[in-house]
Amino acid sequence: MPWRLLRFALSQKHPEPRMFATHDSLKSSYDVVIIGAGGHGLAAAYYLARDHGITNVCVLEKGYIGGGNTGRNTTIIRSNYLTPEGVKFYDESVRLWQDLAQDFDLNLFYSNRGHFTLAHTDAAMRTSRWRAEVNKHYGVESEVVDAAFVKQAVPMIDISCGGHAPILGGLYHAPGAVARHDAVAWGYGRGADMRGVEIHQRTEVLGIDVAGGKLTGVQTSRGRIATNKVLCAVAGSTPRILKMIDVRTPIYIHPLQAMVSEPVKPWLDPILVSGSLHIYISQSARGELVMGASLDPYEVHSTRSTLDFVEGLAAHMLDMFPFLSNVKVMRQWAGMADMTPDFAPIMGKTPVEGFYLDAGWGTWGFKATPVCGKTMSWTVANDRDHELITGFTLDRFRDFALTGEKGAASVGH
Ligand code: FAD
Ligand code: PYC
Repeated sequence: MPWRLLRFALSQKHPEPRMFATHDSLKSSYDVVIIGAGGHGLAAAYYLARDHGITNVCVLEKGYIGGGNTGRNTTIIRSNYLTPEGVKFYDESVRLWQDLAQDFDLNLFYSNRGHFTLAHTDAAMRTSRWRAEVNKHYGVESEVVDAAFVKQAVPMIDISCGGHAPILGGLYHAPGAVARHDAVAWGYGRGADMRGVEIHQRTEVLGIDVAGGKLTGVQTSRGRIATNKVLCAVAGSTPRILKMIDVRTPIYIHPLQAMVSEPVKPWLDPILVSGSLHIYISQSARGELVMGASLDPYEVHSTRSTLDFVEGLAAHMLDMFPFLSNVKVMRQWAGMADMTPDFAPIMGKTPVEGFYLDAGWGTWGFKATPVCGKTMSWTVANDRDHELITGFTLDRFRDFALTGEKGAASVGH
């Protein structure tokens, strides 16, 4: 038995440092309160402390760190979006991902795989060309490829998809990557904690106090906190929090499900997405096939899984990879995706002074965790929307100036 493990087992004091301090009580006030200890809330806390010197901050989490969509997603990282605002934003995130493990001194299992958006129709090929041109214009590596290129990268694929929907080609995005989602939350949490931020798990926000249009405090399951600044990063719970301050958004909640197979020998390097078959797949470092499909087609605030999802996903996956028919599904789960009509997030200031929103991340927010932390901490510190998020503010719905990212969303149509 390794000595470190034995020493830990024999000690009554557990000498190994925990990742975060636990705090017996809340302070009566903080400079900034962050609601939600997912990747986004923790990243904002980390950069508030590290880049802006604001450390009198608490992060309130009703469950446990990373227990929301951060710990439920399929970890795809890419910047092959459709709008100039989107491409620039996600490209900055991909750049930030490169240094993150070093910053945290923690292995995030970041793995550059390459990302294919497969096209089975002429219309999908046209969207691939459109995305490739926008991407290249902003310096992002994306190219249109033919079916032979796909077959070479994934020799096990049935390019004809059983004759149902032959693959014509698609968009190839070399920077596409995956990373370990839990470690991202832990890295940001530990980094924030080390700089003086308090993380309070099992602490639910139940109400928000506003006086004369300004934020004054937060009511929690462990008492009231006075504060003039709140950042709300609660993904699928956004409508519930916004109801407390009477702010309306067009966010609607749909479950998004995923599943993994038993581990099998490595055979799939890149990440594959098929918009037409509504499925995607990658292979994890452990050999598991990580698979997902479109949103459940109805609004419901729940994280239950369904047999219908497994059957539909498996049937389409077998069109592409018939040899998987005997591979077992190990587990399935769901998250509550906070969808917007234009498939872009809602970020920045709100009509309530001191209340900042980071939401509408639907099915696409994991990859944006670093850039959201950076831009939202800047926005909170300066009380002004960061220039990278001006295409994502809530006003766009009032002004009919949408940032249409539906064609780049992978899933969710
Ligand atoms: P979360 O991680 O959900 O954190 C919000 C936290 O707020 C939760 O922990 C919750 O408990 C807490 N909270 C809620 N209400 C309260 C309250 N009242 N008081 C205190 N705390 C509260 N994105 C990608 O980029 N790539 C992908 O491949 C991808 N795949 C996905 C697959 C699935 C199945 C799902 C569900 C999502 C996927 N996403 C993907 C989207 C991504 O997971 C999310 O957009 C992202 O994780 C959102 O992070 P967050 O920190 O904003 O929210
Ligand atoms: O944003 O790339 C993505 C994605 C894939 C699956 C879910 N989200």
